[in-house]
Amino acid sequence: MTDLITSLDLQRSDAATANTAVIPLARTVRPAPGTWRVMDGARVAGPAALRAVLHRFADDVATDSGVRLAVADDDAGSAVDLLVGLNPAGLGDIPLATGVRADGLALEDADERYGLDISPGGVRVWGATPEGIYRALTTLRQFVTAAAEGGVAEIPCMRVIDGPRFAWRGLSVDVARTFHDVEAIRRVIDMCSLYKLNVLHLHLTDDQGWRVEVPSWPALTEVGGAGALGARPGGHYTPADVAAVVTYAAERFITVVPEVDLPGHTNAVFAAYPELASAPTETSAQAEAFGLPIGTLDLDRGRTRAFVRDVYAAVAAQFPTSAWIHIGGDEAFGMADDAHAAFVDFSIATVRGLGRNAIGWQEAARAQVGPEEIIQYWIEPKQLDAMFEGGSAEQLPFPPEVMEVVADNLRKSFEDVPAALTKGARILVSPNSTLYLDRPYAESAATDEQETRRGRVGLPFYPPATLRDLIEWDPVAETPGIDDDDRIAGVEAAVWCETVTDRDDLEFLLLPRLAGVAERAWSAAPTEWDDYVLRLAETSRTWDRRGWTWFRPSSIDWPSDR
Ligand code: TNX
Repeated sequence: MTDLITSLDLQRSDAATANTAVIPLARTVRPAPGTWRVMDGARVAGPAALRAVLHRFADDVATDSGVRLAVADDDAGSAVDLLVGLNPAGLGDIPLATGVRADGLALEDADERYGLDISPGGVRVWGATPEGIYRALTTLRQFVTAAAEGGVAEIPCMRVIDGPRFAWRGLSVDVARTFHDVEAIRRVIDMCSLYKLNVLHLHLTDDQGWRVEVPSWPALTEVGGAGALGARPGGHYTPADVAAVVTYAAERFITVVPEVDLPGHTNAVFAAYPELASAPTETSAQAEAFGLPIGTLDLDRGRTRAFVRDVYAAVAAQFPTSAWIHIGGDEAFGMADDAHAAFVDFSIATVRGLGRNAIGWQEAARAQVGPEEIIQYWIEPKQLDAMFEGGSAEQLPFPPEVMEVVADNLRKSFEDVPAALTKGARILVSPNSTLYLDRPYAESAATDEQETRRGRVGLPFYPPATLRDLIEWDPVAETPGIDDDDRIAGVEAAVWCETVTDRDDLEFLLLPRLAGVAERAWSAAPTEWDDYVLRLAETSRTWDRRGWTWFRPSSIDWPSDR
């Protein structure tokens, strides 16, 4: 027993040292003697099927580290420094990911596991699929970036065998409250790719804006997309914009999952097509005055059913790589339970009719969901207890009538995840207190500019959270009703943009937290904070190289401060 503990401890500390430059933490790392020296002109080779992946790798390494690799246009040739091949050898020693793939592939057909052998004479990279190879090269890119100086990097030798814990590792971005253009989204995709996240969920519609074209309902974007929250500029993605984003993501093995949030959060729809709106009530008028638009679509009103069908058909056509369409379903404040359930049932049937599967926010579990659906968990019972018992609900800026409809939804939310599990649906884990990135940072920063932004960005009624809170959280252990990885589809963070006014604010909320999200979604072993913080400091070199805006707690020893 004692021997066993000692050897486990040893393995862990070896792994921690060798892993210094990688986030998410790799599954197994065996240090080996010596170092590998890589510099400008180092030759990279692999089969034709991997050539595009190799060129992307070389481009990314050049951007992040300044080291310029040369991709050979034949299989091997002589003097190759980095040889890449499709081969599953030795990967069976670690389990395949569990959960659900956003692109609909079976887990066995989308193997992200990889091997990486770094020795003084060169590097060998292998995996069963181009995606696995891409993940391997992402690890290697981080090693090169951490070690590079003046076009040369010297990396400790080791053998890495790695693979993800969960198959769905995502980030949801609210492009409705603030419109983020294609370039901003490309930058977010680059961040996801750096940390091996493989899903970008776009929250395309909300009260304040509609961001995707539906040809038969042109006013959705012309009117509903013209503005954003407050006086922020509006905008929307044309089909060509969407195609550019979907392709850019696919080239990085990321699936873009579209969300059209119905039947609540639909004020942009009502602005465009007032005939779809129900008559305003006293509560909805009051709520509106407090900046919380409430009002829901009514399935039995006029052309609502045609609207739902047309919208999801248009979205499905523009997002061909996603097997899933997110139907929203959250916060249908003031709507009768049966009407909400009927609406969600109709949305699910519509999406299925398009050959896709439906995913919905947890309130959607109140409808007829089953094993074909995913329910996205976001409202935490523990947080609600604290809110109702601690009286912090009263601190929300709403009058009592409005608070009542909000509280009603929150109270029912206790039953959502148990109901979803009973019905056989899978859970996508996005608990508000850890995975909502629009939460103020708790650490302080060294500069006034950072402190000012920290005070402004993140919803003021959320208690601030530390980076450590996130990294010490576990998606299974801390999700009520779940005691096994198999019940969950994966892990997804969300960034909501009420307090995000521009791209810098967005990036400020994403970095450094996104790295921690990725570690919790990929790495099976718990993370030691002291080890993590070293790796986090290393990875900030890439943020600086790429010109990303990031929050820098003064408690961390960042390389750029040295
Ligand atoms: C709840 S999460 C919402 C969003 C807000 C967010 C703020 C969800 C399904 N609904 O409309 O933007 O909280 O964190």
